[in-house]
Amino acid sequence: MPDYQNLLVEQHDRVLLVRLNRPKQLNALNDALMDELGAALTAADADESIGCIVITGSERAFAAGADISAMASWTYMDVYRTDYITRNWEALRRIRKPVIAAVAGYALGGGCELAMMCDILIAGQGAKFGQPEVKLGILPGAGGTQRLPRAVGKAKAMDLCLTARNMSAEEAERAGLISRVVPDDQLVSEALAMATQISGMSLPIIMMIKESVNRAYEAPLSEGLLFERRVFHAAFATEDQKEGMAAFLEKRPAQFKHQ
Ligand code: CO8
Repeated sequence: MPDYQNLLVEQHDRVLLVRLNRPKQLNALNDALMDELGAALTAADADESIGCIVITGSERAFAAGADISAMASWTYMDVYRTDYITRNWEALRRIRKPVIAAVAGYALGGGCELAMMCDILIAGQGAKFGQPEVKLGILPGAGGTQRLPRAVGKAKAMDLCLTARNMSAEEAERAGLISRVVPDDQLVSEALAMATQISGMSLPIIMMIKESVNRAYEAPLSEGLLFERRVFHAAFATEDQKEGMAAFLEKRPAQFKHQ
């Protein structure tokens, strides 16, 4: 593994576990951390030994937002010319393998936005989600005003973005932002178990499912259905489809070759 300064990275079988690691700053997201995260995820996406990625933080914070001390003196020209806001966040959107956010503690501002860029969010009971940017005189800048309403609906997204209040894990699950709430001390083990289950499936099929579900957000229903139909046809070109169906008929576990 490369020697990261702001991440701790471990591989468990076919799962890459990435821990954001700026504990003194509650994992505030600066350019150095986001560059490393983009590099780690891009490398994992190209690595055939990895089938699923988990991003987590510390017990206290997934990430308390973009680094306010870095942003405080930015001018319009700084952010416009260098594209600070999205330059190194775009790498995450290009990851084709599934990415799970395992959230304990604070996921605020850019931390909540980073979690929302992942495919599945699970949280410890004590997790807190929020978009408190309005208190700083800015607005969410990495997808908060766009992904949050898609996940929880307009009313709750407006409530969170306009009042800056935090949402508990329980409320986040009820609202559809996250898929599971687990005891805090079991968060990473539950995320790894989920990722291990996913990484045991056929990787090309998993990638097709991710791509198809994402279409539901980005295309009208008719286009999404057409896309799904075409990708469904493509599944029959994989060896794993033959193996999966043969295994069912022979009443044995499938042994996918990820091709
Ligand atoms: N940036 C920089 N440092 C931070 C951040 C942050 N977002 N959050 C916490 N820290 C630092 C604190 O300054 C403190 O440092 P120090 O010990 O040197 O004083 C340390 O982390 C611990 O924090 P606290 O003492 O405040 O801990 P508390 O337990 O009292 O409070 C909170 C925890 C509630 C999370 C509190 O730290 C807080 O409110 N943090 C800021 C939350 C916030 O406003 N987040 C939004 C930031 S703006 C944003 O994310 C915009 C995203 C747009 C995309 C950007 C792309 C680049």
